[in-house]
Formats: sequence, C-alpha cells, structure tokens
Amino acid sequence: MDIINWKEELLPYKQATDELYIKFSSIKKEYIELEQHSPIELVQTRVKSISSILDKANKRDTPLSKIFETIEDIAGVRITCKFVEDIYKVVQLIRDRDGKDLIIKEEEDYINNTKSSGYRSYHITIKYKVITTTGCKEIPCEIQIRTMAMNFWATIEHSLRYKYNGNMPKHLKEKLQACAEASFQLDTEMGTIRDEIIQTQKIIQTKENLVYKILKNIQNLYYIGKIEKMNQFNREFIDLYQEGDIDKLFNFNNKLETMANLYKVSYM
Ligand code: 0O2
Repeated sequence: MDIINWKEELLPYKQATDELYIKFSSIKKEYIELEQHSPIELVQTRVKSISSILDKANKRDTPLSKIFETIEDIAGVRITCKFVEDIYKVVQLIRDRDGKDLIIKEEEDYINNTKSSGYRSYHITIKYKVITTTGCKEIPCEIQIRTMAMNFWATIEHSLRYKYNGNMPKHLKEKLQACAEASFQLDTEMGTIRDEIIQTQKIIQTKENLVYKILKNIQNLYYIGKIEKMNQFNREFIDLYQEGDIDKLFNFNNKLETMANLYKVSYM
C-alpha cells in the first residue's frame, strides 16, 4: 500500500466506535432504569487522528503498509468509573460478551502493574466486527477503563508528555509520579465510603425516576382530556415535592397509576 486512502480506511473504525459507544451507554442506561449503581460513569470514543497514527508508526518503525495490521488503538473507547472496584465490574461485563459481539485479544492491568510513569488504567484490546456497505471487517479497538482520578492524572500527563516529546525533565516526571500516587490514594479512600455514596446516589436516582413517572402520568391526563384533574394533581404534586417526603411521593404515584389503569393509559 503506497498511498493510504485515509477517509476510506478510517470509516469502519468510526463505525466501530459509534456502535460500541451505543452499547456501553446502553449498559449505563439499563443500570439507571433499574435504579442500580452503574459501574460505568462516562463513555467516550475516538478514532486516532492521522498525525497520531503516523507518530506511533514512526516511533515503532512500522511501515505504512503495516499500519492497520499492527496499531491496535486506532479505534478507542474510554470508560470512566467512579470507583476502582467498578473498573473490575466493567472488565467482567466485557468478558461476559467475549465471543458474542466482540472478541477479547489482550488484557493489560496497569492498575495492579502500574507503569513507571505512574499511569494506571485497565486496557482491553478487542476485535469488533462491523458490517459496512463493502462487507464485514474486524476492527481492533482498545478499551481503556479507569477512574475519574486516573483519568484526570492521565489527561494532564498526556499533555505534558506531548509538550516535551519524550524528553520530560526529571523533576517533572517525579512530580507526576507523586501526583499519581496521591491520586490513587484518593481512589482508595473514596473506595472505603463507596457503599455510602452508592446508597445516596440510589436515593437521588429513585427520586428522579419517581418524579419522571409522576409527571408523565399527570401529562397523560391532558392527552385524554382530563384537564381539570391534571391541574388538580399538578398542584398536589408541587406541594408534595416541596414537602420532600419520598414515601408520600410514592403513594401519590400509586394513586396516579391506579387512575391510569382506570383510564387505560400508560406512561411509557
Ligand atoms: P493516545 O493519544 O491516548 O492514543 P505505546 O504507545 O507503544 O507505549 P501500546 O503498546 O500501544 O503503547 O499500548 P499501551 O501501553 O497499552 O498504551 C496505549 C495507550 O495507553 C496510549 O496511547 C495512552 O492513551 C495510554 N497510555 C499508556 N501509557 C501511558 C502513560 O504513561 N501516560 C498516559 N497519559 N497515557 C498512557 P497513545 O497512543 O500513547 O496516546
């Protein structure tokens, strides 16, 4: 391959990251719908820029003709978690899909085997099949799973690494290593109050879901022409919401659900 048609070559990579974004975001949505703690906080994807691909190929002495065979992180998915424990939950979720909609090629645990730079993350390299207008293609993709604290550190370090282009001054390297340890200390400390944080999040989520259901049920009264009832329930809801008692909101929603059944309307 002498001249690379970058647009054409990179299209299936974009398709792979788009599909994976939807799949991992759906897992998060499912947890939220079920009012459970989602180990996935944020999903981000990217296709490596052409200049980054060329830099990596240069660094590794990879000829142009071998770029797509050897560089495995052209497609990238980054999953950010709140807690270290969640990272391993996400790893398990991915392992559970192995052989189904993706194939795991390699796993690298840079949390238990921290890089000398201080870098921590869990990497999983997968093959993901996309179906394009020209046929099926197996796309390699690197999934990086890390906490918010690890991500904060890696983002800062990445920019400095770029700035110094492999010649980072020793004092800065040491500072960053110390920051990585401090940041991991924060992750460890946060982990000890994980259950309490999750409990609080659950209460907030339950309340949000409940309010959503109540407002949908009230809105449905409008669609079936019960305007007077809609206004009455709306006023009642505002008073109850200000009171802030979640049990009362539950009972109120039960009343609305019974009425929805009576009028044969559904909030879905
Ligand atoms: P970008 O811009 O994020 O894509 P290599 O790059 O050859 O050392 P390899 O074998 O491809 O590494 O795999 P590895 O070690 O799993 O690293 C791949 C990616 O992990 C890197 O991609 C970074 O995103 C991240 N990473 C690895 N080590 C470090 C580190 O010390 N600091 C930071 N900030 N990130 C790291 P790219 O291509 O370097 O960058």
